[in-house]
Amino acid sequence: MRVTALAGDVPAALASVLAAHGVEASRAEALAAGGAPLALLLEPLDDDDQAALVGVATRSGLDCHTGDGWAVVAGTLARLGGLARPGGASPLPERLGLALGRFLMDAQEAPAGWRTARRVVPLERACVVGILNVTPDSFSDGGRYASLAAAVDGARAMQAAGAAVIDVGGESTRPGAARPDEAEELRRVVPAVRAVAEATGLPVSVDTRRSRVAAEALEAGAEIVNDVSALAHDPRMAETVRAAGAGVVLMHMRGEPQTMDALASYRDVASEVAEELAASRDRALAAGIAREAVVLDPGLGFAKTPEHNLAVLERLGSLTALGHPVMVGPSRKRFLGAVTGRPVDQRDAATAAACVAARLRGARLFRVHDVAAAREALAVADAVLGAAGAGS
Ligand code: HH2
Repeated sequence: MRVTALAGDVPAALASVLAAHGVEASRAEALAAGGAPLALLLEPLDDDDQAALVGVATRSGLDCHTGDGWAVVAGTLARLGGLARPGGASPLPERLGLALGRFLMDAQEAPAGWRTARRVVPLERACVVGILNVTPDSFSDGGRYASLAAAVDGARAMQAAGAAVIDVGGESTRPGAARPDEAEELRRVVPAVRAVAEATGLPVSVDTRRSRVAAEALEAGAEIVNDVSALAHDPRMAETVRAAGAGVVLMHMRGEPQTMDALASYRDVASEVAEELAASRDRALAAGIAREAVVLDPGLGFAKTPEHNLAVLERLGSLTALGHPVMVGPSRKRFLGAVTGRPVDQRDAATAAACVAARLRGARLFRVHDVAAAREALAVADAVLGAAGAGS
């Protein structure tokens, strides 16, 4: 007898081995999906709920760890799903069962596309978002796209290199950057959005925290709002996004760009970022924004130390489990300098590597300055991910 470990992404490996051993392909995939390992943190829990959870989970063969007001249950998706099934042999208290059931349903929703105001952006393969900062002071490309002609040329070059979305921003959010007033941000952003949308035909997103800038950019041809405050900065932003049917990126940050560095303090950064983004997502849905319009972004470099950024990347599964496509923006950021020792103008290889690490953990969208380098690296990551069934 031989024993062989099914290495790598276990469900994908299991599906291809089952199919290779004669199980019909769609059934093999369904069976394998249930075998995905998952560990869930539940908090806060009162004593009664905790005791009920431990009893039911242990009888179901799940691992359980508990402490003051919290529990972690770990096992396969299929066994965790059994916990949440109503009317099971020993069901959980209703409140717990419903919360768990809703979470597991979201976790299994594979986001195949992103709904914007004008189309659905396909996400089966990695989607590269080209950064076009029409600012004088952005940390890496400030001043580069100052004229309209330079912005259009830059966008065309990114399109030729494989960008699927162009993100136009008129405010640098680097720590300590001076904020332009609204009139200045409008003056920078709106003509650039119009020109880039017309010249490329690509979906254009507008990187802004101001609802008026978002509204005028959407009228000028943008179809996505990329808001680094996750709709928290401007009380009218959620309604602006909803009314236009725009796609939206909800990015994690704490405080404001000017104050965020002092707020980089976490007990467990990956789960806290996921929890805070889930709350932002819930507020967006409550405001009437469509679920399929929402993309989540952990906000690399925003209220995070270099170590926090790496931990968030390693545990990106906490975010993908929320059931929305995940975007990452590692491009040329300080944490890559901390890892490689490279200055800001020599961080494109490190950026591509960070994109690959994120892709292998489930990210779908990659906001970068050097589109060609990221596109090439991500083509390899996509090919590896798609290779699970090769040879079967
Ligand atoms: N990072 C920056 C700006 N906007 N949006 C999303 N969704 N994700 C990010 O990580 C993100 C973002 C900061 O980078 P950059 O635009 O290159 O610099 P600056 O803010 O100095 O213009």
